[in-house]
Amino acid sequence: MADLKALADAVIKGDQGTAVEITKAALEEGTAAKSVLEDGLIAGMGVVGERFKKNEVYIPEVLIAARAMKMAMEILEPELAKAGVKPVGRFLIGTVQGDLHDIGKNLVAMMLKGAGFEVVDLGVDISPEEFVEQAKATGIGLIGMSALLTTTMPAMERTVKALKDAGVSSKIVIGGAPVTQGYADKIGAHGYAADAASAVDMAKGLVA
Ligand code: B1M
Repeated sequence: MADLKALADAVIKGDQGTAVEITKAALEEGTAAKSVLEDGLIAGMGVVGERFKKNEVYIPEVLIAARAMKMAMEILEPELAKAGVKPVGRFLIGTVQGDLHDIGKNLVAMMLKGAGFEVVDLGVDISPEEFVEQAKATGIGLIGMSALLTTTMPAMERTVKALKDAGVSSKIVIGGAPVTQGYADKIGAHGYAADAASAVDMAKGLVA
Protein backbone atom coordinates (compact mmCIF):
# COMPACT_ATOMS: atom_id res chain seq x y z
CA MET A 1 0.00 0.00 0.00
CA ALA A 2 1.49 3.35 -1.08
CA ASP A 3 2.40 5.66 1.79
CA LEU A 4 0.66 8.90 0.85
CA LYS A 5 1.66 10.47 4.15
CA ALA A 6 5.29 9.91 3.09
CA LEU A 7 4.42 11.54 -0.25
CA ALA A 8 3.02 14.59 1.56
CA ASP A 9 6.19 14.71 3.70
CA ALA A 10 8.38 14.53 0.57
CA VAL A 11 6.55 17.58 -0.86
CA ILE A 12 6.88 19.44 2.45
CA LYS A 13 10.63 18.72 2.47
CA GLY A 14 10.93 19.52 -1.25
CA ASP A 15 12.38 16.06 -1.85
CA GLN A 16 11.75 15.68 -5.60
CA GLY A 17 13.25 12.19 -5.92
CA THR A 18 11.12 10.67 -3.18
CA ALA A 19 7.97 12.51 -4.35
CA VAL A 20 8.39 11.11 -7.86
CA GLU A 21 9.28 7.62 -6.61
CA ILE A 22 6.24 7.33 -4.31
CA THR A 23 3.92 8.75 -6.98
CA LYS A 24 5.13 6.15 -9.51
CA ALA A 25 4.89 3.31 -6.99
CA ALA A 26 1.40 4.36 -5.89
CA LEU A 27 0.10 4.40 -9.46
CA GLU A 28 1.80 1.10 -10.29
CA GLU A 29 0.10 -0.63 -7.38
CA GLY A 30 -3.29 0.77 -8.41
CA THR A 31 -3.84 3.67 -5.97
CA ALA A 32 -6.38 6.07 -7.50
CA ALA A 33 -4.74 9.12 -9.10
CA LYS A 34 -7.23 11.37 -7.28
CA SER A 35 -6.13 9.96 -3.94
CA VAL A 36 -2.43 10.41 -4.81
CA LEU A 37 -3.22 14.02 -5.68
CA GLU A 38 -5.44 14.88 -2.73
CA ASP A 39 -4.00 12.78 0.10
CA GLY A 40 -0.37 13.11 -0.99
CA LEU A 41 0.53 16.15 -3.08
CA ILE A 42 -2.22 18.63 -2.11
CA ALA A 43 -2.01 17.58 1.54
CA GLY A 44 1.74 18.33 1.50
CA MET A 45 1.40 21.69 -0.25
CA GLY A 46 -1.42 22.58 2.14
CA VAL A 47 0.97 22.19 5.07
CA VAL A 48 3.59 24.30 3.27
CA GLY A 49 0.96 27.01 2.63
CA GLU A 50 -0.06 27.10 6.29
CA ARG A 51 3.58 27.27 7.45
CA PHE A 52 4.27 30.05 4.92
CA LYS A 53 1.31 32.04 6.26
CA LYS A 54 2.64 31.70 9.81
CA ASN A 55 6.17 32.69 8.70
CA GLU A 56 7.46 29.27 9.75
CA VAL A 57 8.90 28.75 6.25
CA TYR A 58 9.94 31.28 3.61
CA ILE A 59 9.88 31.72 -0.17
CA PRO A 60 12.81 29.35 -0.97
CA GLU A 61 11.17 26.45 0.93
CA VAL A 62 7.86 27.11 -0.86
CA LEU A 63 9.57 27.14 -4.25
CA ILE A 64 11.42 23.90 -3.50
CA ALA A 65 8.20 22.21 -2.32
CA ALA A 66 6.34 23.47 -5.40
CA ARG A 67 9.07 22.05 -7.64
CA ALA A 68 8.78 18.63 -5.99
CA MET A 69 5.02 18.77 -6.49
CA LYS A 70 5.48 19.79 -10.14
CA MET A 71 7.76 16.82 -10.86
CA ALA A 72 5.26 14.41 -9.30
CA MET A 73 2.37 16.12 -11.14
CA GLU A 74 4.07 15.41 -14.48
CA ILE A 75 3.66 11.70 -13.74
CA LEU A 76 0.20 12.06 -12.29
CA GLU A 77 -1.43 14.37 -14.85
CA PRO A 78 -2.03 11.78 -17.62
CA GLU A 79 -3.61 9.45 -15.05
CA LEU A 80 -5.82 12.24 -13.70
CA ALA A 81 -6.93 13.04 -17.24
CA LYS A 82 -7.71 9.36 -17.91
CA ALA A 83 -9.72 9.16 -14.70
CA GLY A 84 -11.59 12.37 -15.61
CA VAL A 85 -10.56 14.12 -12.38
CA LYS A 86 -11.60 17.76 -12.57
CA PRO A 87 -9.47 20.56 -11.11
CA VAL A 88 -10.77 22.39 -8.02
CA GLY A 89 -11.18 25.44 -10.24
CA ARG A 90 -9.47 27.31 -13.08
CA PHE A 91 -7.45 30.47 -12.59
CA LEU A 92 -6.11 32.90 -15.19
CA ILE A 93 -3.18 34.94 -13.91
CA GLY A 94 -0.79 37.59 -15.19
CA THR A 95 1.32 40.57 -14.22
CA VAL A 96 -0.27 43.78 -15.47
CA GLN A 97 0.80 45.99 -18.36
CA GLY A 98 4.15 47.72 -17.97
CA ASP A 99 5.23 45.47 -15.09
CA LEU A 100 7.91 42.79 -15.49
CA HIS A 101 8.00 41.46 -11.92
CA ASP A 102 6.94 37.82 -11.83
CA ILE A 103 8.42 36.13 -8.77
CA GLY A 104 5.34 36.75 -6.59
CA LYS A 105 2.94 35.96 -9.43
CA ASN A 106 4.76 32.68 -10.08
CA LEU A 107 4.57 31.81 -6.41
CA VAL A 108 0.82 32.44 -6.39
CA ALA A 109 0.46 30.27 -9.52
CA MET A 110 2.49 27.46 -7.94
CA MET A 111 0.51 27.52 -4.71
CA LEU A 112 -2.77 27.47 -6.66
CA LYS A 113 -1.55 24.45 -8.62
CA GLY A 114 -0.54 22.91 -5.31
CA ALA A 115 -4.12 23.36 -4.12
CA GLY A 116 -5.51 21.54 -7.18
CA PHE A 117 -6.32 24.51 -9.45
CA GLU A 118 -5.64 24.49 -13.17
CA VAL A 119 -3.65 27.68 -13.79
CA VAL A 120 -3.29 29.51 -17.08
CA ASP A 121 -0.34 31.85 -16.64
CA LEU A 122 -0.26 34.66 -19.19
CA GLY A 123 3.14 35.93 -18.05
CA VAL A 124 4.17 39.55 -17.54
CA ASP A 125 3.28 42.92 -19.10
CA ILE A 126 -0.25 41.82 -19.95
CA SER A 127 -2.45 44.52 -21.45
CA PRO A 128 -6.12 44.94 -20.49
CA GLU A 129 -7.03 43.83 -24.03
CA GLU A 130 -5.03 40.62 -23.64
CA PHE A 131 -6.67 39.83 -20.29
CA VAL A 132 -10.07 40.34 -21.95
CA GLU A 133 -9.15 38.21 -24.97
CA GLN A 134 -7.82 35.36 -22.82
CA ALA A 135 -10.71 35.55 -20.35
CA LYS A 136 -13.14 35.19 -23.25
CA ALA A 137 -11.12 32.49 -25.02
CA THR A 138 -10.73 30.32 -21.92
CA GLY A 139 -14.00 31.13 -20.15
CA ILE A 140 -12.11 30.98 -16.85
CA GLY A 141 -14.13 32.27 -13.90
CA LEU A 142 -11.25 33.49 -11.73
CA ILE A 143 -8.77 36.10 -12.89
CA GLY A 144 -5.71 37.18 -10.89
CA MET A 145 -3.54 40.22 -11.47
CA SER A 146 -0.20 41.06 -9.92
CA ALA A 147 1.54 44.47 -9.81
CA LEU A 148 4.76 45.41 -8.02
CA LEU A 149 5.07 49.04 -9.03
CA THR A 150 2.98 51.97 -7.90
CA THR A 151 3.21 53.16 -11.51
CA THR A 152 1.62 49.95 -12.86
CA MET A 153 -1.21 49.73 -10.31
CA PRO A 154 -3.47 51.91 -12.53
CA ALA A 155 -3.21 49.17 -15.17
CA MET A 156 -5.17 47.00 -12.74
CA GLU A 157 -7.98 49.53 -12.71
CA ARG A 158 -7.93 49.75 -16.52
CA THR A 159 -8.01 45.94 -16.76
CA VAL A 160 -10.92 45.60 -14.31
CA LYS A 161 -12.83 48.20 -16.33
CA ALA A 162 -11.98 46.54 -19.66
CA LEU A 163 -13.13 43.15 -18.36
CA LYS A 164 -16.40 44.59 -17.07
CA ASP A 165 -16.98 46.62 -20.25
CA ALA A 166 -16.44 43.45 -22.29
CA GLY A 167 -19.09 41.67 -20.22
CA VAL A 168 -16.62 39.27 -18.56
CA SER A 169 -18.24 38.20 -15.31
CA SER A 170 -15.20 36.40 -13.86
CA LYS A 171 -14.20 37.15 -10.28
CA ILE A 172 -11.06 39.28 -10.09
CA VAL A 173 -8.37 38.94 -7.41
CA ILE A 174 -5.45 41.35 -7.17
CA GLY A 175 -2.19 41.36 -5.26
CA GLY A 176 1.41 42.52 -5.16
CA ALA A 177 3.50 44.50 -2.68
CA PRO A 178 1.98 47.99 -3.22
CA VAL A 179 -1.61 46.73 -3.56
CA THR A 180 -4.09 47.00 -0.66
CA GLN A 181 -7.63 45.93 0.17
CA GLY A 182 -8.64 49.59 -0.11
CA TYR A 183 -7.29 49.73 -3.66
CA ALA A 184 -9.14 46.51 -4.56
CA ASP A 185 -12.37 48.04 -3.25
CA LYS A 186 -11.72 51.28 -5.11
CA ILE A 187 -11.24 49.65 -8.51
CA GLY A 188 -14.02 47.10 -8.08
CA ALA A 189 -11.92 43.93 -7.82
CA HIS A 190 -13.64 41.07 -5.98
CA GLY A 191 -10.73 40.35 -3.71
CA TYR A 192 -7.24 41.23 -2.52
CA ALA A 193 -4.68 38.77 -1.18
CA ALA A 194 -1.56 39.85 0.66
CA ASP A 195 0.40 36.67 -0.05
CA ALA A 196 0.30 33.47 -2.06
CA ALA A 197 -1.30 31.34 0.66
CA SER A 198 -4.07 33.92 1.16
CA ALA A 199 -4.59 34.00 -2.62
CA VAL A 200 -5.28 30.25 -2.50
CA ASP A 201 -7.76 30.67 0.38
CA MET A 202 -9.49 33.45 -1.53
CA ALA A 203 -9.64 31.43 -4.76
CA LYS A 204 -11.11 28.46 -2.88
CA GLY A 205 -13.70 30.76 -1.31
CA LEU A 206 -14.64 32.25 -4.66
CA VAL A 207 -15.20 28.87 -6.36
CA ALA A 208 -17.09 27.43 -3.39
CO1 B1M B 1 11.90 45.84 -9.10
N1 B1M B 1 11.10 47.18 -7.89
N2 B1M B 1 12.02 47.21 -10.50
N3 B1M B 1 12.83 44.48 -10.07
N4 B1M B 1 11.98 44.86 -7.48
C1 B1M B 1 10.66 46.73 -6.57
C2 B1M B 1 9.22 46.25 -6.62
C3 B1M B 1 10.88 48.02 -5.69
C4 B1M B 1 9.97 48.08 -4.44
C5 B1M B 1 12.37 48.15 -5.31
C6 B1M B 1 12.68 49.41 -4.52
O1 B1M B 1 12.78 50.47 -5.07
N5 B1M B 1 12.80 49.30 -3.23
C7 B1M B 1 10.58 49.16 -6.74
C8 B1M B 1 9.14 49.61 -6.82
C9 B1M B 1 8.89 50.94 -6.19
C10 B1M B 1 7.47 51.32 -6.32
O2 B1M B 1 6.90 51.32 -7.35
N6 B1M B 1 6.91 51.68 -5.19
C11 B1M B 1 11.09 48.50 -8.00
C12 B1M B 1 11.48 49.21 -9.17
C13 B1M B 1 11.44 50.74 -9.06
C14 B1M B 1 11.88 48.58 -10.36
C15 B1M B 1 12.31 49.23 -11.67
C16 B1M B 1 11.48 50.45 -12.12
C17 B1M B 1 13.80 49.59 -11.49
C18 B1M B 1 14.39 50.34 -12.65
O3 B1M B 1 14.55 49.80 -13.71
N7 B1M B 1 14.68 51.60 -12.39
C19 B1M B 1 12.20 48.06 -12.68
C20 B1M B 1 10.82 47.99 -13.32
C21 B1M B 1 10.75 46.98 -14.40
C22 B1M B 1 9.31 46.77 -14.82
O4 B1M B 1 8.61 46.00 -14.20
N8 B1M B 1 8.87 47.48 -15.86
C23 B1M B 1 12.40 46.89 -11.77
C24 B1M B 1 12.98 45.69 -12.19
C25 B1M B 1 13.21 44.60 -11.38
C26 B1M B 1 13.97 43.38 -11.82
C27 B1M B 1 13.71 42.96 -13.27
C28 B1M B 1 15.44 43.64 -11.64
C29 B1M B 1 13.52 42.32 -10.74
C30 B1M B 1 12.29 41.50 -11.15
C31 B1M B 1 12.64 40.08 -11.56
C32 B1M B 1 11.42 39.25 -11.72
O5 B1M B 1 10.36 39.44 -11.09
N9 B1M B 1 11.55 38.27 -12.59
C33 B1M B 1 13.09 43.23 -9.59
C34 B1M B 1 12.96 42.79 -8.26
C35 B1M B 1 13.39 41.37 -7.96
C36 B1M B 1 12.45 43.63 -7.24
C37 B1M B 1 12.38 43.37 -5.73
C38 B1M B 1 13.82 43.46 -5.21
C39 B1M B 1 11.78 42.04 -5.29
C40 B1M B 1 10.39 41.76 -5.82
C41 B1M B 1 10.05 40.33 -5.51
O6 B1M B 1 10.16 39.46 -6.36
N10 B1M B 1 9.69 40.03 -4.24
C42 B1M B 1 11.46 44.56 -5.22
C43 B1M B 1 11.87 45.11 -3.87
C44 B1M B 1 11.31 44.30 -2.75
O7 B1M B 1 10.15 43.90 -2.79
N11 B1M B 1 12.09 44.11 -1.75
C45 B1M B 1 11.45 45.47 -6.38
C46 B1M B 1 9.41 38.67 -3.78
C47 B1M B 1 7.98 38.27 -4.15
C48 B1M B 1 7.69 36.86 -3.69
O8 B1M B 1 7.10 39.15 -3.48
O9 B1M B 1 6.15 40.04 -5.63
O10 B1M B 1 5.50 41.06 -3.38
P1 B1M B 1 5.90 39.89 -4.18
O11 B1M B 1 4.72 38.81 -4.11
C49 B1M B 1 4.12 38.43 -2.89
C50 B1M B 1 2.87 39.25 -2.55
O12 B1M B 1 2.95 40.59 -2.97
C51 B1M B 1 1.74 38.48 -3.14
O13 B1M B 1 2.18 37.13 -3.01
C52 B1M B 1 3.59 37.03 -3.17
C53 B1M B 1 4.12 35.95 -2.27
O14 B1M B 1 3.64 35.99 -0.98
N12 B1M B 1 1.32 38.66 -4.52
C54 B1M B 1 0.04 38.36 -4.87
C55 B1M B 1 1.99 39.02 -5.62
N13 B1M B 1 1.20 38.99 -6.67
C56 B1M B 1 -0.01 38.57 -6.25
C57 B1M B 1 -1.21 38.34 -6.96
C58 B1M B 1 -2.31 37.89 -6.22
C59 B1M B 1 -2.24 37.72 -4.85
C60 B1M B 1 -1.06 37.93 -4.15
O15 B1M B 1 -3.50 37.64 -6.79
C61 B1M B 1 -3.56 37.40 -8.15
